[in-house]
Amino acid sequence: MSRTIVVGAAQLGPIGRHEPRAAVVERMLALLREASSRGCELVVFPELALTTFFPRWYFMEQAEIDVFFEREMPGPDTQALFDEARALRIGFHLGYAELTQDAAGQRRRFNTAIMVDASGRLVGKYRKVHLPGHREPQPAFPFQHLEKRYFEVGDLGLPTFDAFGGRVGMCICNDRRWPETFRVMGLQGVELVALGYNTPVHYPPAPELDRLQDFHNHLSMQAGAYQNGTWVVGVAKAGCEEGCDLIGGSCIIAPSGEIIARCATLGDELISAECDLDRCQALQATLFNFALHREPQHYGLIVERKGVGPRLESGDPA
Ligand code: ING
Repeated sequence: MSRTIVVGAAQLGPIGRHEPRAAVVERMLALLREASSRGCELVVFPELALTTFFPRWYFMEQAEIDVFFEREMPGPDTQALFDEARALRIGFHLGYAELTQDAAGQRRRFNTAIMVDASGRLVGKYRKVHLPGHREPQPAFPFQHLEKRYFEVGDLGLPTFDAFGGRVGMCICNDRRWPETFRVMGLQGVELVALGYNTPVHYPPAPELDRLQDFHNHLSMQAGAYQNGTWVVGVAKAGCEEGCDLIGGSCIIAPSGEIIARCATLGDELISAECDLDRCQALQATLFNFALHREPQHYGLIVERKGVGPRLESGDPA
């Protein structure tokens, strides 16, 4: 009996700065119903899917920033999504800005994603570890990327969860560019990674890379899939959002690294595919049988160093 899940990637087009969450949820419900008509069991929504990508602006007041955060999940505007998904018996992944309080009553802010199963049970939560961009506003840039200012580094690690008949994991946007992200989940035997992204076409620190954004997007996710023998479902918030062009390219990638479905527009668009989790074994049991082939005694620098340091002396006295 194959462990096949029908998975939907629900790409969202632009969300306006003042677009009410209820309107965005209506767009998401339409994609959810389309997914149900295709027999989807899991639907992946983008990063920060409920609002515009607000880190593109510099806000002085915390109150202006906090309007983009969710204080509860589900909350008044998202309950309808949870209710419809449960009624349709579809699990989903949702990215959102999380405002929470820790045990000491301290306010904490994270770029968060959750996975909910077909019965409406919260399967797992992930908080974005790799925060790109800058902490201080860059006046010379046409737009900001202030995730380091608005979010804390995730404090939940890179866990995986047993759901949908297999082992699933999550990461968010910039996380996909760091091979450590997929490898830490790969070392847990992950079989499907769900991730959302908001990726501007223009990258002010290195505009020469702009023309390669779509290539780098798929390169990162395909490498993560192939090198860990896992399915990857990458879902964009796409299109020209408040004057900022965001890439699309949402796709479903097989453990072989092949893109088997991809969006063709920059708007709200659902793609779906049958993901046979048993296909992971063709890689995980052979080429990337970690227990057989990895040599961690040589990988120390990966954990010991944050940045580049002096070169290693060769062990060979020659
Ligand atoms: N966005 C971008 C990403 O990593 C970025 C940031 C854009 C990095 C372009 C490099 C080049 O896809 C988020 N939200 O992480």
